[in-house]
Amino acid sequence: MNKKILGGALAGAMLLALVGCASGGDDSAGGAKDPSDIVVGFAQVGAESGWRTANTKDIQSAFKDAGIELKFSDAQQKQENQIKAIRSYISQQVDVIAFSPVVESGWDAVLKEAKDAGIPVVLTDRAVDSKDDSLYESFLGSDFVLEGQKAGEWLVNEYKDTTEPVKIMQLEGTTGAAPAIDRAEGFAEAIKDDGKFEVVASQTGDFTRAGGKQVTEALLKSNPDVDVIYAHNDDMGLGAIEAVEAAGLKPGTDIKIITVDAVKDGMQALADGKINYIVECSPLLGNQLVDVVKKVVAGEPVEKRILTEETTFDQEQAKAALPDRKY
Ligand code: GYE
Repeated sequence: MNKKILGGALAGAMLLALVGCASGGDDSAGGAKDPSDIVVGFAQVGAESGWRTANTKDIQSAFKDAGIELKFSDAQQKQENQIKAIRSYISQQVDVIAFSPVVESGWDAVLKEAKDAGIPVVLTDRAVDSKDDSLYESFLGSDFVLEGQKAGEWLVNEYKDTTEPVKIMQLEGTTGAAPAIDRAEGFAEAIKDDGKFEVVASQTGDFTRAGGKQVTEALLKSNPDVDVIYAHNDDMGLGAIEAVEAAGLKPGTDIKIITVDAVKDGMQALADGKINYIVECSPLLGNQLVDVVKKVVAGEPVEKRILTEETTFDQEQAKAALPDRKY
């Protein structure tokens, strides 16, 4: 790892020499930097959900508390905007670039540009599918496959006493995004051994409340007899609740709802009986990201994969946890 950072720093130094620029850039080979001298560029996905808002707030306040300058951009869920932001951070010669890739694919070229400029990259929250893992220092975030599995396992247990068919509607996250791909995979894996479970419809609601509502409205018309809605995040689940109620049905009773995230609005709906189960996905990645950044800048080794710890909530647990919920 040290060798790699040193190599990156050397490549950066060579590039700076080539373009005739004398200052700025990565001086990790020279030892620890004062936090006030560190500049980080963060390319956020957008503001699509309660989770994302909490994540942005947590990251901004962690960097503020650490006294590290954070340049922040919001890509409005568009990969091209994120690539532009990363290129701009490269040309500004920030010390570290961190970003949460909106989709998994298509990052190799820009990550190579950062590497060639000697700027280390840290992935937060979502993964890339690049084969070359030397393109980033670390990936910090949740195990989304496990989250999907937990959702599926709850369902298997909930319906353990019936042999009747269980019809499921799935609201997928942003197409091509790691949490959408992995939460679908983990869920499918957990229910696959019992033939009574059938995913009768599955469509993207783009991780937004409006998307979840719209897709549920449309899908309920063609599948009025679904038993369960599995939404890849709380916001889409909250949108689905509105659509279920508008169709004259009782969310949580007539149609069971499972979501992922456990943001306040989701937890409230769970406590109110409108959602049946939530798998937690923590957005509080700020302090861990600050730690990784400090280590990377100091040339210290970091774990390639840093996992977030999380739990699950049923309705009673949501009632107990709500008063202390931070986001
Ligand atoms: O679950 C969803 C958000 O990438 C884990 O993105 C994140 C997901 C989160 O929009 O609410």
